[in-house]
Amino acid sequence: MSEPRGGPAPDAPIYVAGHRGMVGSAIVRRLQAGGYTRILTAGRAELDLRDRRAVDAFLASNRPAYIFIAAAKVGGILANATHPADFIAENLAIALNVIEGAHEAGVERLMFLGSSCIYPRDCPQPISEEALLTGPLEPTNAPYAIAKIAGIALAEAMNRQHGRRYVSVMPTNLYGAGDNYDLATSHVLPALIRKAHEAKLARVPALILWGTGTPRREFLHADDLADACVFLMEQGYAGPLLNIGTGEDLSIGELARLVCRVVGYEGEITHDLSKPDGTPRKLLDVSRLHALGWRHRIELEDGIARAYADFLSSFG
Ligand code: GFB
Repeated sequence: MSEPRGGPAPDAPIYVAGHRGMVGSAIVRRLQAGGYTRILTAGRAELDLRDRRAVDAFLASNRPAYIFIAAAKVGGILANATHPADFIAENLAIALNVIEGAHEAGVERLMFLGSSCIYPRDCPQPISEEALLTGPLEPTNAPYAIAKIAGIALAEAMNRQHGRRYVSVMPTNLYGAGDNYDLATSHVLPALIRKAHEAKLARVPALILWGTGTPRREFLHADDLADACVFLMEQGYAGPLLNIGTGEDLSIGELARLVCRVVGYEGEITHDLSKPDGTPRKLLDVSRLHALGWRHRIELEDGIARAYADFLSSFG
């Protein structure tokens, strides 16, 4: 394993909140591969992160040396637009309970994961970390974004007031093993994998894409995100808000054609214009991350092939 330069010792307790999710499970796998031997996890039945007392008791008895907050209520554009109260309430509760709870339990280091939707809707592209709070948010996901912005502000305030080393990282749109393939609540990439697969099997002439297909998005494989998070932990990164992405984007129409090619579906692509487009473009400026020495390894086409294999192993 690579020697941690500024991170916890390999036998130090590291708590991954949200270990059953796509991101949390990728972080656990990456920590295991890195030789970390005391990875703490707790399922929802054992520890409800919305319950402050339960969080306090868990942290007091386990005293992690480092916490990754990968737990969140997440969903695609439609889930966000139709369940805004759930998205803001649950994510605010997780951020408050785990970040303040960590401070009170004496945890010195923590990484809070957010999302690129925290940035203003009409941001100059690529989006630099400086763009935070410089303009209005995209309405379809503003409640979720506000909860994440509150988490960032809380972590920063802990650092200022109490000298903690809590960091916030903002991943771009993610995909990978263990993604959500429920078409009503998923993000676009897993939705397209499922739609293309089902259209191929049923030999239907066309696949339906939501919106115009013109919005542009950047996609990062969850295994790459996990690698970046562990890299930052090992570097002892304690700096300001940091973007994590590939620095490359494509239109949703281009993504649909790429997914169809990987899946082997040769039909047409049609549009359901009753569905929202959301943010016109979300491409992160990843120059700070690159300057720290990290770059993604999984290119999109290869990542989609891996994700399709994962889909087939669960649903094929
Ligand atoms: O991935 P997605 O739901 O999230 O949608 P956002 C991205 C784009 O793909 C939108 C289009 O323009 C959708 O209209 N799209 C096309 C589809 N077909 C489909 C489909 O079948 N399913 C889905 N879901 N989209 C979310 C935010 O925004 O991204 C969250 O709501 C979070 O807060 C997350 O930030 C990363 O990128 O638009």
